[in-house]
Amino acid sequence: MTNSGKFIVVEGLEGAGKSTVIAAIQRELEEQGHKLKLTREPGGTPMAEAIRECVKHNWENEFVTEQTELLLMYAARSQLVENTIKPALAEGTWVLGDRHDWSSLAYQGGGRQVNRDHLNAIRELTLNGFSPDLTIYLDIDPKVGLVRAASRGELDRIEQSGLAFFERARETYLSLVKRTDSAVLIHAEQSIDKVREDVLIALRKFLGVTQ
Ligand code: Z5A
Repeated sequence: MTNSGKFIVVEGLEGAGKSTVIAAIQRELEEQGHKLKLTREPGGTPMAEAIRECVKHNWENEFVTEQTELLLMYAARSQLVENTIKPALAEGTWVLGDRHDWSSLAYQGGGRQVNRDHLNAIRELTLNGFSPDLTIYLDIDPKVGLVRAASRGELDRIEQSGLAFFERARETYLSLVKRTDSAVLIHAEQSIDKVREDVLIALRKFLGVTQ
């Protein structure tokens, strides 16, 4: 594929600043002349957005099993990858994702401690090796991130999972970034301006653009 787009993903715990950073990356890529598609996970297609509502909802007296949560995340991801991401990349459009597969590894694998073999089997079934060209991981202490997220209002079902859950998720992210050449870690507890600046330095390096 000579004319294919690139898939860039921003990952991190709640309140890490993903939305803020995504706006800066979008500006930079469009200035460089790339046609761009934004996605978010879970979500991004009509069916995947319905799954998003369902998986984030507080189901009052019904306990959502970790298996259900995991399967819904990958059902939404399969819809998005096959209907939106792959076709966009194939026609030369770049895709900028707010979360992708690492979120499931961190939250369902690390946070919920889902059996790793089961997780990998579902990944194989839905993604079959498909992965981002660049992952920008915004690292933040969950205590700081959750305060930022809470300042926006009521926490959803997953956000109510407790500090230990988010600490395990962060550990998983850290171990993933350490062993992935196509990923960079950005310290997200810095000022918004410094986070944005560090992200753009990493992005320009990826693009091969001189600063
Ligand atoms: N989830 C999962 O479990 N498994 C999966 O496979 C996938 C997802 C794909 C998606 O919810 C939920 O699904 C998420 C993971 C789970 N749940 N949890 N818990 P979402 O998309 O609604 O939530 P989010 O991705 O975590 O978004 P967020 O909370 O909005 O985080 P953010 O985009 O990183 O934060 P932000 O909106 O850019 O910033 C939050 C606030 O902090 C805002 O007021 C900013 O102005 C402020 N901020 C940002 N950066 C800074 C700095 N540097 N300093 C000070 N203040 C800052």
